[in-house]
Amino acid sequence: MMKRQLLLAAVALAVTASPALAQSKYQAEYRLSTVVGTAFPWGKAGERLGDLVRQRTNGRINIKMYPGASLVAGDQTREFTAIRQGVIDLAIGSTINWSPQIRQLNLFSLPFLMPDYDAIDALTGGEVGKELFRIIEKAGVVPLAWGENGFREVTNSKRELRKPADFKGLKFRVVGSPLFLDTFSALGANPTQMSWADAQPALASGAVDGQENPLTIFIAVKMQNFGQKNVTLWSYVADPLIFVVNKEAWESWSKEDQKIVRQAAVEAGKYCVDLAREGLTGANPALHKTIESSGVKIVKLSPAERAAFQKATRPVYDKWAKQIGPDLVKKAETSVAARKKK
Ligand code: X2X
Repeated sequence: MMKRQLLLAAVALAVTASPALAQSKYQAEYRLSTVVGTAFPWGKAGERLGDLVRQRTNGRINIKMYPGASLVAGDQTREFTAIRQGVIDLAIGSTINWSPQIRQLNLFSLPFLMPDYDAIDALTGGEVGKELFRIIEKAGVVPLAWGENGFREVTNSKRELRKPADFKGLKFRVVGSPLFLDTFSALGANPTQMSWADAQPALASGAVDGQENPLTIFIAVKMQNFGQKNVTLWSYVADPLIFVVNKEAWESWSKEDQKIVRQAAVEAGKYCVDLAREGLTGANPALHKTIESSGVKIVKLSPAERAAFQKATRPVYDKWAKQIGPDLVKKAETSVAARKKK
């Protein structure tokens, strides 16, 4: 009898004590990594995520932003590893920057796979998106939601780029997946891989002639001031962003808080996609006018001109399709072909 009472008392104590115990495992601050800050849709999404989570958890989960990939000294290609290891608690990362660790994320960098925004949505919102989330989860990181950096347009200080031959000999800064070296080499250019932190001084000093990034990035850093007077709208690739959490941080949170964080990421992701596309859709996109009014020439390709770039980069597509996984690439092509037009 005595024993039983003691046991019950112990159980009661454990039950009442457990929320406090769980609570005490929470960190005072959770570190969120992004490559760019709040002047860009990407950074604004991070800020939104932090605000929503702080409000809805009554401050139990306090997210602090670390833009500039500063938790990995600016080396954005090491971000995914740092999330896995817990140096970073949360991140909103580009598929390009994480593709050195997750080769399947190179999918979005296959030249001319996605002809329009509906194609991006068909991939991230469909079977392909689910499969990529399973792969990330298997790698030990918890995926929450999709966001967007955007269609990447090519810019340079030397000349208008209308056909592959125009790329010959130009020096381009490219991002952290070797696929980009192959694409620009296939066009006869001289690509150099460097981080975003190194890209800006390299453009400013003229060490490189050009670069490729979404126009929201072009505008936020005023790339016309780095001599980038020529923009070609070729929309050859687009990089979605992925919201993730380190697994241990995730598991330390109550079910209720996990739900709040996931929901906040979905909402901040939607906000991110909207911002990334704002002023870039329709017949006369507002951001094109903004850029032109700063003295920049925008080259719009005809379908035939775009097809010439597609043809020139096809060997790169085929080579990388094998590395990404032919089944996943097939699935992506099928989803794009069957996409809903909005
Ligand atoms: O480094 C870039 O070009 C950027 C900011 O777009 C990415 O992080 C992929």
